[in-house]
Parts: sequence; structure tokens; C-alpha cells
Amino acid sequence: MDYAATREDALAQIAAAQDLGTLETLRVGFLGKQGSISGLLKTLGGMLPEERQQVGPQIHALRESVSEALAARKDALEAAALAQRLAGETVDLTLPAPEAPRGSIHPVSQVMDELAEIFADMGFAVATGPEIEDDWHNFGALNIPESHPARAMHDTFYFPDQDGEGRAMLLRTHTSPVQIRAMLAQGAPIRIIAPGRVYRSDSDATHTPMFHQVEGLVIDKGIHLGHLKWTLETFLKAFFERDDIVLRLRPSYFPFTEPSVEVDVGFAIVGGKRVLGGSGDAPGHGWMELLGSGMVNRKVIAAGGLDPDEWQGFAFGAGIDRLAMLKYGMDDLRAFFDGDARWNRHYGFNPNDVPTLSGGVGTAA
Ligand code: 2U9
Repeated sequence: MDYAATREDALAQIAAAQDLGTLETLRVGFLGKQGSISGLLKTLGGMLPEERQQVGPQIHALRESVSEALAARKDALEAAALAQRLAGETVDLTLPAPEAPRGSIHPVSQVMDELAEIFADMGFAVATGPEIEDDWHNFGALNIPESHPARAMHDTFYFPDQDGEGRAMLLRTHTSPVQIRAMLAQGAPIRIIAPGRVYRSDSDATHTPMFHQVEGLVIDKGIHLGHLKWTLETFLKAFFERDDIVLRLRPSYFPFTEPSVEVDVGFAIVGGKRVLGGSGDAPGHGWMELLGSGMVNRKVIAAGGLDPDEWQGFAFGAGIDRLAMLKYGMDDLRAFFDGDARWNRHYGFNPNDVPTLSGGVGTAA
């Protein structure tokens, strides 16, 4: 048998292999269990000792050079494949950056950030609490009696089961329970705003079953309606970024405040649209109801664990969605919660434009 010729033939085939798959097929053909060279090795067993001594080294040398050639060719093919991949993956750093999809801040989140910024400047902290409440924190503590229409099933989403203490469970209908919890947990004095989701079984063009409220609570000694009016005026001027905001306080009724006042803001009609600013009594002007407020009812102060002879306070509430619509000009509340990406892009805010009092609270849409 001409081992030299077998060797030359094998090495030529290995050198000619153009890819790793072909090379592997050759390896199996030569050195695999049924391979030709493996077959030659098996013949050694049946040889006479002298013959084996003569032929053995030749077959082993053949196997050695074929496996070396296979390894070398494998290295070469792998290096070539890597070089080709790297050539295809080069990055031209002089090209402009590709378009990256960018999210935007929802107007409700934007207004919440603006509120936090404005009220922080007046010494208010932001308080939050559970959206699933019991009827004492949502109604009882706020002096809303069993017979009050707000308690009727058609306004409130109740859960089928009561809590461990036999209290009815519900989705909070306002953020007021947050302030009750704050009074009980931290005592007085208090200066907080409570923004968040609230739920009412109500649905039409101007009402959604879930909407957003912000309420504020100040408890201290000697607090009176003058503090309330200054606070709301300062807030509205900062929020609408106008110095000519004029308030009108109207007597009203809420179970949790006494006296209660509704707060109207003067507007002018400019180009068919209502623009806040100036007295609503001027010709071509009007008043728009924007907030509810009042001095905290003595019973509510007591429910919060404080002595109403020692501590007084004021509270207010407003719809965040409505504030956003007035400031940023949307006309349909329902679109706020549709999740339509085009609406979000149009009315959303750049995440890098964080509202600050110095930089402006949300003018760059
Ligand atoms: C505590 C004591 C008093 C919060 C208040 C209003 C008046 C009010 C409405 C505005 C529009 C709700 O979103 S809306 O429908 N809110 O008119 N809210 S005073 O009074 C409180 C809250 C908590 C402990």
C-alpha cells in the first residue's frame, strides 16, 4: 500500500475544503469510527509482528499528518470567517445617529410634576395612599353620612367583600383618605398635596370612571380663609404662568369643610376661546369654576386624631385632567385614557423638560 500517495491525496482534499462543513465531512471520512485511516489502523491487529513494526509507524504518521492538516485548515477557515464578519460589522462613526423611538410624558404626569414643583416651593410635601380604601377613610372620617348621595351605589365602586373589621371596601372616590391617613400618622402641623387616581361610576364626554385629583391640606394654629385664598391664588398664577389671574370665592357646601367655598377664575374670550386672566366681570369676560375648598370641618379634624380647638386648617380639591385640558388645550377628556400613540406624541412632553419654577412649569410641549 502506498501510504505516501494516500497522504498526498488526503492533504490535497483538506487544502481544497472551502468551508467548515466540508472539512468536517473529510475529518469523519478519514478519522471517524468508519473512516479510511481508522480502517488502516484496525488492520494492524491482524499483522505479524515484523510487518506491524514496519507498517505501524507509517499508518500512525499518516494519521498524524492528516489530523494536523485538518486542524490547520480549520484554524484558517475560522480566521477567514471571523475576518469576513468583522469587515461586515464595521461602523461608520461619521454617519448621523439612527432614528430612535422616544417616549413622551403624558400630560397628566406632566401636570402632577408641575403641581409638586409649585407646591414644594410653598412648603408642601406630596402624600400618596391606597386606591383601594375602606368606607371609614373614604366617607366616615370625612363627615359624609350614610345618607349622602355620594355614598349611593351608583357613584362608588364597591368590592363584594368587607375587610377584617367589617368595613365595606371600595375604590377611593377622592384622594381625601390620603390626608386622613397623614393626619393620623404624622399629626400636626401638616402641609401636603395628595395627587392621584380616583374612581366614580360615571361615564360621558366630561366624566371617565377613573380620573385624577389633587387635593391639598394645611393644618396649623390660627389658619383662616385668607391663607386659603393666598395659597390658591399663588398656585394658579404659577400654574397658568400669568400674573393677572383673578379669583372669585363663592359660598358652597361640602360635608368635609365649613365654611366651604367654590373658587372661580376669571376668563376672557379671545378668538372664540376661553383664556384665563382678568376679572370675569369685565365685558366679554366670564367666571369658570376651577376648585372646591374650605376650612376643614371640626369633625374631620377630630377624625384625624387632632383637637379642633387647638388646630385649624384649610383644604382644597381640583381635577388634574381638567387643569391639564385648560392649560394645554385638549377638548376631549376620554382621549386622555385611550392610549393612542398619535395623541400621546402630540400632547406628550419631552422627558428631558423637567418642570422647574426657574425654567418654567411646562411651557415647551
Ligand atoms: C381632608 C379634609 C378636607 C378636600 C376638598 C373639594 C373641596 C372639592 C372637588 C374638586 C373637583 C373634587 O375633582 S373634583 O370633582 N373637590 O371640591 N375637595 S375641599 O377637602 C378635604 C380633604 C381632606 C382631611
